Amino acid sequence: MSATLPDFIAQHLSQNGLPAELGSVIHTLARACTDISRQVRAGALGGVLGSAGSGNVQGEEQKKLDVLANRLLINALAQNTAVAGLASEEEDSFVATNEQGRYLVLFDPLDGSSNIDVNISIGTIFSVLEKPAGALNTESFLQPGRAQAASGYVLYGPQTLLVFTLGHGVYVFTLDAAQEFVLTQALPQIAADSAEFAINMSNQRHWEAPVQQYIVELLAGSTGSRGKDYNMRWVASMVAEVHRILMRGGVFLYPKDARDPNKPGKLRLMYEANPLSLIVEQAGGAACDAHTRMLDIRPIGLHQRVAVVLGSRNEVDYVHRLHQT
Ligand code: P6P
Repeated sequence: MSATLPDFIAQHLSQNGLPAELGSVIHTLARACTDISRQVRAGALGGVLGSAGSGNVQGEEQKKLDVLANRLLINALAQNTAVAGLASEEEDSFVATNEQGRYLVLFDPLDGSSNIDVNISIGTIFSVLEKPAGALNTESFLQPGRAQAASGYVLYGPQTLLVFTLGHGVYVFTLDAAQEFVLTQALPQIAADSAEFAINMSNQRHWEAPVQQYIVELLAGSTGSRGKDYNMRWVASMVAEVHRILMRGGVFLYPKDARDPNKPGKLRLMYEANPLSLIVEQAGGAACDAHTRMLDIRPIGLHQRVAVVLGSRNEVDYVHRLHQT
């Protein structure tokens, strides 16, 4: 009989000397994402598809499910006294919740929104930080990814999966028919080598030279310098890409491109790249912005963007080396 989430958390906290409050934050996130899963699965029958008719701080059109997922997470986290504050992709600034709280929670409530109306996997991404001493302000959140107390995601795919780490390995839970998360995989490891890459090829003409070179080599396959054929995937839902890499290896790239030279990348550091990079590293993979280890980047803004290269360590290291020359 596999462990339920409450049983696993109780044992994992005890085995690793982790605070009960951290477990309660994971429970709150799991319950809120179970509600989000119910709404996602209702789709058109729940009247939750389509545009919300509003935009967010990113200047992106909000889908109804973006707004709903954001509200469900804020309401749930605000009721947990262990949470001092939260930051969301859908909120301009942070939200103070419980003054005595020990943790800060940052999240992308529904990543991959462009896939919602076409029934392709989407996900919730979350990052948990200790609240620094003193008054809560934006600076309280701007901690490097290596400081995360926990991170993870919920993938709304053929199954609803909860995947997280508390810094002691990665664990995978599947939502069962009774709407309980049950442990279905412990400590998955990302193979150091891979023959599968994920990148949006339509941006190829905008990439910098090292990424151009890297992708040309992969496309040359066994006829080129890499000496083996590669497969390509692009789901346009980072959570789905990262989960595939967690399960079978691979490398994911969303590089800086020339479309907006002032933008270091498309993806957000605090609630996409950092939480997913911690998962990848905890599973033996690697993650960087092509130059610097992702978890070492010192944040300067809640919504700052970053280039992302993550997955099988030997591929990520190779891309990193191409940027050194
Ligand atoms: P593009 C989804 O909007 C997202 O933030 C990531 O989940 C995904 O990897 C990427 O953007 C897709 O971007 O430019 O291919 O639509």
